[in-house]
Amino acid sequence: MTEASAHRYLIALGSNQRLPGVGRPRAVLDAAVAALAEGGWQVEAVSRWIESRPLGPSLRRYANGAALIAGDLDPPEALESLQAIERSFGRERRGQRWRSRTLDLDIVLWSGGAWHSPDLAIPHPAFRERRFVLGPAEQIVPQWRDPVTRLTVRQLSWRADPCA
Ligand code: A4P
Ligand code: MG
Repeated sequence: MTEASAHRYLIALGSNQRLPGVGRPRAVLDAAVAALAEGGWQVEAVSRWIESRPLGPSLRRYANGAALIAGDLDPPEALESLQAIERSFGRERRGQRWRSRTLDLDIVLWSGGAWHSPDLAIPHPAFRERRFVLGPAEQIVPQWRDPVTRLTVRQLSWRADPCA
């Protein structure tokens, strides 16, 4: 029997660009889940992928989803692990914020509660307004609680603007 992992993270996945050799955004998200597992994470749950209208300047529609992952990395190390996966998917951080991207992996919630450092904010500051995060998240962790508002993911999802 394996030891219980120290940390669990709710991850938001997004892609709005094809990746040569992998395919369209939905295939990129499938491949990202495989990469998380190969990177040593236990993938405990994965939502269905949804298609969403882009928020921000990008014109291409997104594939979005959520995954619950467990492991022993603390939040800064977890962010590094996710950014290494983004890089391996050809993500470039140069240029405009919110530009089209092959893969975005954001930490939305953490089993340990809140984290604030210059490079990392958990909960993700914008997740409460984003249907494309809350809809998939509600499928896999409806009872997880936002440590700031004390509302569950399901309650946040119900209250989010249906157009956001
Ligand atoms: N960072 C701080 N907190 C976190 C966190 N909880 N998780 C820092 C991940 N990263 C976090 O992120 C910029 C920096 O945020 C990181 O270096 C990290 O230190 P980034 O991924 O490099 O840049 P970004 O994604 O362009 O910026 P940002 O502000 O994270 O944008 P969002 O919030 O990720 O939004 N429309 C639809 N329909 N679907 C989408 O998925 N995504 C975005 C990007 C815009 N519009 C979208 C979607
Ligand atoms: Mg991001």
